[in-house]
Amino acid sequence: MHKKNKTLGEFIIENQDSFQYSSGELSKLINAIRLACKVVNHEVNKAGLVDILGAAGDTNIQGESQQKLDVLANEKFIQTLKNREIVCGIASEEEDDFISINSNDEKHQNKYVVLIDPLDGSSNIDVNVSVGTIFSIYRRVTPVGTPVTLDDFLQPGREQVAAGYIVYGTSTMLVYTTGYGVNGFTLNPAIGTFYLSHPDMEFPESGTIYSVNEGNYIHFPQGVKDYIKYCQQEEGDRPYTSRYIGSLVSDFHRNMIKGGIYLYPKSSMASNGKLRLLYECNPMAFIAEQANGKASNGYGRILDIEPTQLHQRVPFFCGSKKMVEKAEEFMKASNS
Ligand code: AHM
Ligand code: MG
Repeated sequence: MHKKNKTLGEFIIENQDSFQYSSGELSKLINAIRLACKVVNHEVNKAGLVDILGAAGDTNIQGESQQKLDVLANEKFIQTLKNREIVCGIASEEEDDFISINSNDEKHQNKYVVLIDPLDGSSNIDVNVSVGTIFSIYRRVTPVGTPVTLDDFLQPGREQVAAGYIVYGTSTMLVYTTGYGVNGFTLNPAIGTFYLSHPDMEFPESGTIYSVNEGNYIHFPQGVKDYIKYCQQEEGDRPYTSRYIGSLVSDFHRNMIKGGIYLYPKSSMASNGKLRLLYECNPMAFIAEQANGKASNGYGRILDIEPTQLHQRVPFFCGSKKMVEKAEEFMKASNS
């Protein structure tokens, strides 16, 4: 059991030896992400001032054009990781292709690649509702000193060495795992320091919250419709409560603390749903499993999917173990 109140910096140093490969490189990388988070947090918190400072597309007083927040977050993350020369490659939901960072230079021995969704929950950005950042870290599979290739990024989620998210909510929190449980840190904005506030986070085995965009109900597969009806039936601890922020990180975070399930199924409009396997589902699935939860595409484990494309989408059922298993039962029963 980790003790509360230590800083993220202290936590990273204390736990360095428990990493699978304890060269210190992963610790440095988590530190770089911590820094990038603070930079993005600063931008997110200024978002409401956009009307005063100039809207996206305008040119500001210095002659710089204003950018949309998700584009800005993307740039800040990539810039911070690039400047620290700590990874050999980055893939981002905001970029068409992956970025190689000095990976063909023999001097650069960096082993890790990072995949990020710099600002997730795009529909919430302009309306002052929580958004998040999601990151995922793998060891490259090609030799160091050679250029990174697509193979370094298209690894199944079970190969992740670390994953995490930042939720820009009523307070800013960074939650991450390196494969030894999940810990949450809250930012004290006055001094810019993250403190361990949520040690050893775990999903309750079951819960009473379901999170899904029910506006798409008629387009859902029969198994999902049946499961939603099950959630609404009056029996035992049901009907469940419906809570949907429309920001994966926030819905996930609440469900992990209170117990619940998040669903983004396939539909007759989108055959693989909406969420991206590499930038959204794999990292959240790794965190869920590390927190005693479960993540599925409706039929099987998310982390075992062999990716074929950087931006591929996948149906996503994630949360308290028993609830995800129940939803899978309905999928199977209806042959959806
Ligand atoms: P984004 O990457 O464009 O922000 O989309 C991902 C988001 C998730 O955070 C959220 O759960 C989902 O899209 C909401 O989608 P919808 O508005 O279709 O319910
Ligand atoms: Mg996203």
